[in-house]
Amino acid sequence: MTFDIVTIFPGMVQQAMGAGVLGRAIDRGAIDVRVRDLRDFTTDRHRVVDDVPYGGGPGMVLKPDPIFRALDGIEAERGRPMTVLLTSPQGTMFTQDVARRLARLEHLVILCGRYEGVDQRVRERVTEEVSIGDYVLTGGELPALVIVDALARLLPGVVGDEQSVTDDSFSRGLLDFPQYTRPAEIAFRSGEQERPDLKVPDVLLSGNHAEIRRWRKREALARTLARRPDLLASAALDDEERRILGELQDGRIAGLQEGKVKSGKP
Ligand code: 9D3
Repeated sequence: MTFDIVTIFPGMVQQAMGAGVLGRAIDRGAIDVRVRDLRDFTTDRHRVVDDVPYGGGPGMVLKPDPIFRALDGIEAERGRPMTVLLTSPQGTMFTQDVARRLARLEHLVILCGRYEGVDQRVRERVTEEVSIGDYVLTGGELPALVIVDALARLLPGVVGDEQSVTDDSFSRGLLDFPQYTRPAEIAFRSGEQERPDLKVPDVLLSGNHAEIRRWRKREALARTLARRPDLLASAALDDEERRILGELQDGRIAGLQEGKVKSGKP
């Protein structure tokens, strides 16, 4: 998949793309990311990309001209119609469903909003207007990176273990179960009383894989019930999961193996 990212901060976007899973995906050619400096599409001596809003008011608005020239340039290079996504607080919410839909595209142009927004006429050329959540950022560069990251990991050859992508919590509609690694017990000060919370649950050391699977299901369901009950309405549950959820809701079996989480509902 090819991404064209149009921004007034190309360095910020380029730098963030270099690291981690995304950087490796680019190196291996699994994704192609072209970062375009909006200022390169200006025609004036001072490379001005913004202007004051008609009608007055605070802040600046991204000028339509450089944006149209950038989109025309990318379109001419490609020679076929393209999807143009604008990052904006007015956009529809970016969710895993949107990520899955967009990841089927061969090419995506992401236009990073800035200042008070873009000239309304730019929206004629925009296919999708997307927000990443209800909080106020300084611009669309971080949202663009979020979107590329979420799409990239759905593409073949980007995440090493394909299984972890198809099994991940949002594919299933549940939160993840708790994870542990060695040591089986964390040493605290000698002579102190035993701390059960610093021990890996026995079931995970038991080697009983059927029981481990059930424990993980129950933990994932208990966490989801406690923290994100809204997800349960659309979760894809099997018969066993529906039975366990029923037990959790009736209070028939114990809930979370962990302490309270800040902001988590009791
Ligand atoms: C909604 C606030 N606006 C009314 C005065 C001003 C404004 C604030 C911040 C306009 C643009 C921005 C910059 N934000 C983005 O470009 C943005 C964004 C965000 O702030 N939150 C979540 N998703 C996104 S996508 C692009």
